[in-house]
Amino acid sequence: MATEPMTAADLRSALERVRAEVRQGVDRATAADLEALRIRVLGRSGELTVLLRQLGSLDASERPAIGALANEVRREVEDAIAARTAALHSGDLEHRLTSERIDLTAPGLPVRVGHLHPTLTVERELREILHGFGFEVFEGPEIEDDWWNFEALNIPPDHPARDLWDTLYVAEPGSWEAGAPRPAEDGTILRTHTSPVQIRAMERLQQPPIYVIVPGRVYRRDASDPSHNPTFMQLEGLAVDEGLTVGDLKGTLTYMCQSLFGPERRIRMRPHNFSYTEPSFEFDSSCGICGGAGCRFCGGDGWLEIGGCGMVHPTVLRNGGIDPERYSGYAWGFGIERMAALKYNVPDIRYFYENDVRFLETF
Ligand code: 2NM
Repeated sequence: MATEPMTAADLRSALERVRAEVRQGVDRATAADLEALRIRVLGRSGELTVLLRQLGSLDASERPAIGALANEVRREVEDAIAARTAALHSGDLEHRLTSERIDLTAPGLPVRVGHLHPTLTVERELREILHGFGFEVFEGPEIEDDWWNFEALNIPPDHPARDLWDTLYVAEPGSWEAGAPRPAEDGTILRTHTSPVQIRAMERLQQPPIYVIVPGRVYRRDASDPSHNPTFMQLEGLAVDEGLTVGDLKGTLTYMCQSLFGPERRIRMRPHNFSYTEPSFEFDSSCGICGGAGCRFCGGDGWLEIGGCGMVHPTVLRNGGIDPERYSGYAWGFGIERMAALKYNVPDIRYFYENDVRFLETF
């Protein structure tokens, strides 16, 4: 710092130096440079501030001119800094406008769309087909008791289906915790078929004509193999009306299968035995691979088993509150997974439970 008081000429040239220095550096200054420049020139001990303090020691006649020059330089420095600051901001904005540009008119990215599980697709197709034949959907509980699941269906107490080895019983309360589980005394079980819902439907609807289908989950104590699983989806149907015969049953099954599989399929009924129907049958579809000639898919037989059916036993009609002297009924049942396997020629129903997308994507 000068010890001697500055002359008017010294001050003038010092002010011009500050002006020149700012003019030169400001154009390429960054935001940080500008802040440093502002402090160095305009700050409390900045160059210009210090020079302005010298004004007081000038001769009164020289003060106005030098004072005016000092103000002019200060305004120019302030303006230059402000202008460059504004330029930097608008540059920022321009940069962001180009780099962050979004084309709102561009087509969207494709969304991966899945589809229904083949078992559910087949269930819905069957509901649709049978709705067309006049059948309405009934649903009921998956936890049943002995009356609804067995007794009402004319299944005698010593029938093998009631065996612990075939039916999943709910444990008697407390017996499992005590380390000795035993079947609930009130006969609470997981339903082994959806037939109990058909008894409920007969009771509910009271008067024929009754045309109902019952799709739903059922439980059996089975090991899983290519055509069995401990839980599966079943679809059963029941018709009760005046004068129904096995011919009506076979017609319904034939049209149902041809609607689902295609008109080239044939239906075969073989005598069987169920306690809730008389007569009873198992029914088969001609093989979708060989058309009935015999191949590996159908085991050389030409036929594939679908399910069971028959004319509803008079005792079962009576249990549903229907007079068997006046009305007759037919009923049938099958597993929906097996039906899907026959439709899509899948050799093992366990594929439907594995949720392997390589399998599911083939539908
Ligand atoms: C089957 C096979 C044969 C059947 C019978 C009844 C009812 F409740 F009407 F008696 N519902 N379902 C039936 C008959 C089910 O499934 C293999």
